[in-house]
Amino acid sequence: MIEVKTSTCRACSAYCPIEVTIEDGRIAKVDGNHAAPLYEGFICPKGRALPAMHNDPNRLTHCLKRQPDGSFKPISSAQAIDEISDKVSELIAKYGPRSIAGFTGGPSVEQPASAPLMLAFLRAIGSPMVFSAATFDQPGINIANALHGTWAGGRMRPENWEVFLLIGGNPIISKQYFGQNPGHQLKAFLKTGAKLIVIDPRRTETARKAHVHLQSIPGEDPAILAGLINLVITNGWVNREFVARNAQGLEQLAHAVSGFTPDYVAERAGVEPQDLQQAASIIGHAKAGDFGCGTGPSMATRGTLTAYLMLCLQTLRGFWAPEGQEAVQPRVLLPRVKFKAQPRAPYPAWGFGEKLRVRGLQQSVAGLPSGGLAEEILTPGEGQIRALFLHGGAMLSWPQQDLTARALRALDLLVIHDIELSPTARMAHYVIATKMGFEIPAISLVGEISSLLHPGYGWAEPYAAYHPALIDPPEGADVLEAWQIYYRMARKLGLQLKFGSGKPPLDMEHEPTTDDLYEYLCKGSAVALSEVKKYPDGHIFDEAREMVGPRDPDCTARLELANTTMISELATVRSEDVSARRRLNQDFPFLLIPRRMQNVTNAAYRPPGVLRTPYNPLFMNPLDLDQLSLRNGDLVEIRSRNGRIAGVVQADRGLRRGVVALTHGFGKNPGEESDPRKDGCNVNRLTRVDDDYDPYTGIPRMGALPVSVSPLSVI
Ligand SMILES: Nc1nc2c(c(=O)[nH]1)N[C@H]1C(S)=C(S)[C@@H](COP(=O)(O)OP(=O)(O)OC[C@H]3O[C@@H](n4cnc5c(=O)[nH]c(N)nc54)[C@H](O)[C@@H]3O)O[C@H]1N2
Ligand SMILES: Nc1nc2c(c(=O)[nH]1)N[C@H]1C(S)=C(S)[C@@H](COP(=O)(O)OP(=O)(O)OC[C@H]3O[C@@H](n4cnc5c(=O)[nH]c(N)nc54)[C@H](O)[C@@H]3O)O[C@H]1N2
Ligand code: SF4
Ligand SMILES: [Mo]
Repeated sequence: MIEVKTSTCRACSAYCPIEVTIEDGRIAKVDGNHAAPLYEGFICPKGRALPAMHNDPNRLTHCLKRQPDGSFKPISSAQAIDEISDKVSELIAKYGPRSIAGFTGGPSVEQPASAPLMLAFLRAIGSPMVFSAATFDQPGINIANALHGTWAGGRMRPENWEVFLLIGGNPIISKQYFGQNPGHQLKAFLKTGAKLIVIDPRRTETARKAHVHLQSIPGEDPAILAGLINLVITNGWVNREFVARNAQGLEQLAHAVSGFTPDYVAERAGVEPQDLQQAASIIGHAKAGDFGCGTGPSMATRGTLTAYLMLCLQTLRGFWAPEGQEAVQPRVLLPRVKFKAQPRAPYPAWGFGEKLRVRGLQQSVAGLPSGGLAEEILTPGEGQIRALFLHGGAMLSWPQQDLTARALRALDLLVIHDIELSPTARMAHYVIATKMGFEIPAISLVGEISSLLHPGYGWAEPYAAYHPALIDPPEGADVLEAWQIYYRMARKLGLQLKFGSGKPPLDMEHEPTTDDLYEYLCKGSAVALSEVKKYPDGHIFDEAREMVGPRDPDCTARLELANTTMISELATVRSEDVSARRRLNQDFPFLLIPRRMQNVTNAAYRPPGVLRTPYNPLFMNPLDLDQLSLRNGDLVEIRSRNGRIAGVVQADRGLRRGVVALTHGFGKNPGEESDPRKDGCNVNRLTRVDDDYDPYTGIPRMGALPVSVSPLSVI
């Protein structure tokens, strides 16, 4: 029997609407859904490869338990949960609830109920140890919002933008900021005459479309932004009316950026002064616009300062939604909020929550610093973490792989949900075999939640979609949805789970279905989930539209342009010895930067054939290759001050000279045999958790990393 059903791809956070052909209960084909709004049928090759992923013969169909000799034996999910629960209660009794921690990463896109129930479980046992990939991502954005304050009216409408400034992101590939059919969205944006400015050491697919591409030296984003702010202020392009009414600290900011003259910035960042001036002039003359920071600057250290300066520049131009504009990103499956054309005052970014026992790291508005998690596990004493639940990878995505490996090995209990025996799963005591995309109902709720934390996600329009599960797991499989482990453990331990304020306790007598949980999570939503369910192609819900309302007469809140911590960090930037800070020398002559590739999402499962090369090449400028007498496909050793890996070079004319780029999420575990041409290489063998870490979020230097590249004849 052949059926065609609609659903949503969850292989990345773009949530493309798809049409799925099912033949006799098996996923046969995936296409874009042309009947769905916003996306115009777009999908990428990863979406097309979903059948290969679902039908992967290596997929886990049973939970696994690690044996004393390191091998894995199947175990029933019921038995696994019994054993894990017993271990958890033993650890809590012996070491207290802080000994139990959880980490959520990318896979929660596919399993929306997993993170909420992991959190609810940890809260129920009294553990504050909740970590996430957010603090390895763009955590500076969250901190910067707190230090600067936010705009209660939200962002300006995309169709009004006359300029978009993108700092180290590549939406055509990543879909961040232009989430729905990014190529088309960008084209439509440029067709209106609007201008794109991109700051990126690489001439990316997106940068090629830019009016101004500042092809800068990695890590110089704070200097460039300070330079742009300086130009906007000194040329009289500040929106005086907006700033007088809504912000404070202009004079201090003006003073702090005064040393970032075009010549100084251009020299330091390796760009042309006239390009900088042109970028400032475009920003200065545009009547409306929006700015976005990507992962590039976040990994290059000082991600918080970069995000903060970006917000300051946006406020100086008054690029926030005015009264009477239709609000972007109104809530659909979340409770309605009122948008108002007024500032929300800055709020504490840190200093209110759990403290780690290492390097003075602490809870912030971005969460607990995951950069300190491995050391937390390895540091003996009261409060040491003994058990870790992972929903997302660690071995390929966390910095300093050897430290991660040591930490995971030191645990009394490591549980991972997974669909394959991934590198991280190979480290676990228990691997909970989980359901895959089409076996789980799809809901746009997570995209909406992400947009609250990062403006590059979600939908400008009131879009929502829900699709039921399309197929059952393979016959005879004993697989769970990730949330079930937390629910069942809680039940076994006699705990009452509850998620979020204002929500009733969960029924602990009768296990809910995933749909029940979605109802629970969407309680009080602007549009009832039952209404969203009526639209198999997803839908734009006009009833959820909101206008940006007037300012409250008694509003005294102001956006902060001169946060003392940020201004003093900026002073450090201006006064430091640039080359000492960059740490390039004859031994380490290249700066390594992160980048994403079209057909992989982080370390997620890669169906064979979707990548032209199955590995992650080390991209280099052809002239740099020539200088080292290297040719495409040659093996090289890439060495940083922290470690070395073997990789395969590939020419990329778009790269700035002296800069090399490598995608994360590849390679194997320490001690495992690996071939860089088959498995790729793990860039996180070159990083170190305590290397130039951001003091607020703990994210270490994962970009602008000094490395050497040398030919290698044998691995
Ligand atoms: N050096 C360097 N490191 C980085 C980055 C970088 O740019 N450079 N980027 C960082 C960023 S932005 C992020 S978000 C993180 C990403 O890091 P994570 O969010 O941790 O993502 P992955 O490591 O890709 O996690 C995917 C893994 O989870 C497993 N998995 C577990 N449960 C499930 C499930 O239910 N379903 C599925 N399909 N898979 C499951 C899969 O085996 C897969 O290997 O990496 C960060 N690390
Ligand atoms: N295809 C695909 N899509 C993805 C993912 C994926 O793995 N693959 N991952 C998803 C995730 S987890 C995330 S967080 C988002 C990230 O979304 P983006 O941030 O847009 O990710 P990238 O495409 O890596 O873009 C980062 C850009 O920063 C540039 N860069 C590097 N260093 C610097 C620097 O010091 N300064 C500046 N200005 N630029 C620099 C790089 O050249 C690169 O073009 O993408 C998501 N989408
Ligand atoms: S961009 Fe590709 S991987 Fe991401 S949701 Fe769309 S089809 Fe899936
Ligand atoms: Mo990410």
